[in-house]
Parts: sequence; C-alpha cells; structure tokens
Amino acid sequence: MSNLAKIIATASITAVAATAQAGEKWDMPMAYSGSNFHSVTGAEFAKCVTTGTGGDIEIVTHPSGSLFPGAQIKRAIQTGQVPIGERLLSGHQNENALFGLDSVPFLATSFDDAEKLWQVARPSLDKLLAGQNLTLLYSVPWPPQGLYFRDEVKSVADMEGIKFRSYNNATSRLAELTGMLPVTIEAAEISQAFATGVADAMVSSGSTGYDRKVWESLNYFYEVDAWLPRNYVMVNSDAWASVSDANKNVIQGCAGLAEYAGNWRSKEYTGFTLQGLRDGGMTVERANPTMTEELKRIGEVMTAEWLEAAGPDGQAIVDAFKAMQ
Ligand code: PCA
Repeated sequence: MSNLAKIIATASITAVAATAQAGEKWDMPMAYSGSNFHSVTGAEFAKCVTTGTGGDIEIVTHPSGSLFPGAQIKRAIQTGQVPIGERLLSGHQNENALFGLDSVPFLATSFDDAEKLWQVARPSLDKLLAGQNLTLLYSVPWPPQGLYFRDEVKSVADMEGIKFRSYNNATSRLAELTGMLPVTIEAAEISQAFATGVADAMVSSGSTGYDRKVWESLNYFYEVDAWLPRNYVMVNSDAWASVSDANKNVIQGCAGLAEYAGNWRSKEYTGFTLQGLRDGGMTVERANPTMTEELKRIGEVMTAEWLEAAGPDGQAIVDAFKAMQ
C-alpha cells in the first residue's frame, strides 16, 4: 500500500503543479463492452489522467470496439491513428510468439502466478513493443479461463466436431487438438454468434460469459483454470515522447493505480460472474478428472509448441517463472 500511496501523492502534487493550457484529446479504443471491468478500469484511468494533467491531456475511452474493432487496435496505435488503446495482446501471437506467453495452457493458472509471469516477462514485452513504436503502460489479467458448451461434455471425445469460438492462436489450436472447429469471433460479437449457431462453445472467463449473457444460448461452464490472458494498455511511442516529464509521471501514476484496481476487480469478478452464470440457468462445475487429465496432456503439446516458436526468450521467461515457484 505504501507504493500506492506514493503514486497517489505524486499524481496529485503534479496535478497541482500543472498549468492550465489548451488540452490535447487522446481517443482510447477498447474492445470490450463498457460495463466490463477492463473498460471500467480504463475509464477511471482516463479520468485520472485528465484530472492529473490539469486537462493537458484528456483521454476519452471508446469501449465495445466502437472506434476500432479489437483486431485493429494495436495497428491503429502503432501507426498513430490513435495515441493510446487497450488490446488483448495474445491476439497478436502470429506476429510474435512472445505475445502469447499468457495463453500457454496450465503454465500460470492463478492470479498470483499470472502476476509472477507478467513480472518476469515485462522487460521482454517492453522491448518487443518498443521495436513496434509502442510503450506499455499497464496490464490487467482476465479471470481464469474455462470451457463453455451448449450441451454437456464429459471428455475430449465429446467435443468432436463442435464449432468453437476462438479469440487468439492458442484458443484456435486448443480447438484443433480437441477435434473442434475454430471460428475467430471478437467478444463484442459472441452473443449473436451463439444465438445463431455460428459457434456452440468457447474458452473464456466467467466474466465474458456474464457480460455477454451467454446463458441465453449455452448451458455448461466447466472450470479448468487453463490460463489468465491479459489486456494491455499501450501508447504510441511518438505520442509518449511528446509528453512533458511531469505529465509522464502523472500518466504512470494513473497506470499503476489502474493496474492495482483492475487486478482487484478481476479477482472479485471471478466468483461474482460464475454465480451470475448459475443465476442465468447454467450448470457451472469443475471439469471431471478425465477431462482435466486429457486437457493437461493437450496443454503439454501446446506448451512445447509455444516454446519452440518463442525460442530462447520464451524459454528464459518460463525458466525465470518456474524459479519463483
Ligand atoms: N475474455 C476475452 C478474452 C479472455 C476473456 O476472458 C474474450 O473472450 O474475448
């Protein structure tokens, strides 16, 4: 808490020192619904920056993919179409395997482990993003990932041929290895995809199922805690370079607060949303031991594939993470 207090103190001192000038408006695209906890955290971050910089920089969030759909947000920031935005970075695993480090099945399956993995990976991610004209500000994990199905499933054999909504390479690969048919769909579009039978299953958090009211179409959620993917807030490095040192301090202070608050919300939201799925009429339970064992074996295959693709950098991150266990 003392770090947090320091951040707040720095942010407010700088706010007082900031002189009133004509402000700059920063549009901030976000992919998920306005009520989602990442979007709520982003809106608070925006307010913190706007207030803290004395209006020098006014950040305006655009949730639900309304300014750019999720898949285009990173490129829009890189190319300077917008100065800042939030994205699920594992959505870009095909650019560089390192982006998928938070979606390696059964590597980091709790909030504590996801935090450790992020700490050991952050320098490599900072470097990778810096090479793409991007500066990382903060990152917040989604709750643990479980499996949603329209019909009951007791083993991997029952998954054969099911149309499976994926959101990154790892989720598509999981579908292939379980005999399902992947179809990539942004979270903003899934309610309709399930209602119209474009997909009948997915891997995601209780949070996304709750936000999108998937109980209107799906009936089962199996808790497997496969991984905790993360959203990242990034700023275009040229836009960042143009910010005064005082305002950089404010933005970093607000980013620290957002990361802390977002983590807390993600944890709180885990139980709340699983109960929400139950209240919606879904069966919510842990995957049975057979299915868990089968999925773990698929996880081993995917881990080996990821390590192969990520090379020495990936191996170094996994080794450093394991050394912390
Ligand atoms: N929700 C996002 C990513 C991970 C999650 O829990 C989604 O399903 O798109």
